Amino acid sequence: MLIKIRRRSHCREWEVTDARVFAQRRSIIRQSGRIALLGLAGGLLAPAAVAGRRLANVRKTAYGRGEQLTSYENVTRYNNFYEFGTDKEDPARLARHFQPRPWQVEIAGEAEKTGVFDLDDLLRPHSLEERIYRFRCVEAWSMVVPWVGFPLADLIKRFRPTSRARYVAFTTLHDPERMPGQRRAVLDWPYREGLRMDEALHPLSLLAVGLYGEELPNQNGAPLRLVVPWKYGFKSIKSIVRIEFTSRQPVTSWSLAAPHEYGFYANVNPAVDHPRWSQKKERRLGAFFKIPTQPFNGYAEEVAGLYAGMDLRRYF
Ligand SMILES: Nc1nc2c(c(=O)[nH]1)N[C@H]1C(S)=C(S)[C@@H](COP(=O)(O)O)O[C@H]1N2
Ligand SMILES: [Mo]
Repeated sequence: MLIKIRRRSHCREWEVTDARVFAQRRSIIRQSGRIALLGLAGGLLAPAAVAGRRLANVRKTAYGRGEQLTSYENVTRYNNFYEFGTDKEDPARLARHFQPRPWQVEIAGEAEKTGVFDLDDLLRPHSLEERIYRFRCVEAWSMVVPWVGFPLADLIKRFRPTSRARYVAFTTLHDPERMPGQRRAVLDWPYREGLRMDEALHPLSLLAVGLYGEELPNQNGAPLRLVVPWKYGFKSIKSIVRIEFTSRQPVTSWSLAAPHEYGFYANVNPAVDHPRWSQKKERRLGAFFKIPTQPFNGYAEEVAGLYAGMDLRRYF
C-alpha cells in the first residue's frame, strides 16, 4: 500500500548520503530502464538551478556568522516537499513552473484582527533580514542556509491574538492541479504544522521569503515558509496559505501519519533516537563525514528555557 511505502521512504537513512552521490544513484536507476545513451543525455540536459529575483534592502545579521554555508546547489536541488514528489530531486523539477503569485494568506482564529490578505500587503510592514541558520532534517541530514525573512513574532503581534490563543497552526496550499504530489495520498493533505504560542513568539522563529539573497525557489516553499531552526525540518512548513490562532494543540501532518515517530514538539534531540535510526549524528549536505547532532540543533542556550520542567522523551 502507498501509505507503507511513504512511511518507509520519508526517512530512509541510507538515503542520507551526499546529495550528489544520491542524484548519481538515481540516474543509474533511471538508466537501467532505458538505453544508457538516453540516460546520459537526460543527465546532461538536466536543468541548471534557476536564479530567482534578488531581494532588495536585506539587512545582514550576526546569526550564524562563521558557519560554512551549504551550497546553493545542494539547498535547492535536494529537497523535501511532498506536494511535488517524494524523491529529493523531484521538487526542483516538478515545482519549476509553479506560480507563487498571486498569493493570499488567511489569518484566522483567536485574534482581534483576522481576514484574508494579499501576500504583498501582508509583507509590506516587515523589513527583511538575512539569518544564517543550521537546519536539521529528522532523516539525519543537515545544512546551513542563509534565509531571508522576518521574525514570526512581528507578524503575530500585528493581529493581536487573544488570551485564548495558546498555539499557532499553519497550513500549506492544497491545489492538486498545481501540486502534482497531492494527487497521491502520501500524506493527509493539506500539510499542516503548528507551534505553541511561546515557541512561535520566540525571536529565532522566522518567516522566510528568500534564501541566498533571492526570492524563495519554489522547491524551498515559495512564497512564504516557516523556519524553526531548533526543531526537525518537518516543522518548517512551506508555501503557507493559512495561519490560525487556536486554544488547542493543532493536528500536524507528520504526527497524524506516524504518531510514534514524529511528535508535535520535534525538538532536535540527539538523546532520543527515531524508532528506526539514531539521531546522534548528522551528515551535512556536501560533506562526507558525519558530525554530532547538538541538543536543540545548537540553539539550546536560546530555547531550552521554553521546555523547563517538560519530559522531552514524552514530549518528543
Ligand atoms: N508543505 C510542506 N512543507 C514541508 C515539507 C513538505 O513535504 N511539505 N517537508 C518538510 C521537511 S521533512 C523538511 S526537511 C523541510 C525541507 O526544506 P528544504 O527542502 O527547503 O530543505 O521542509 C519541510 N516542510
Ligand atoms: Mo525533514
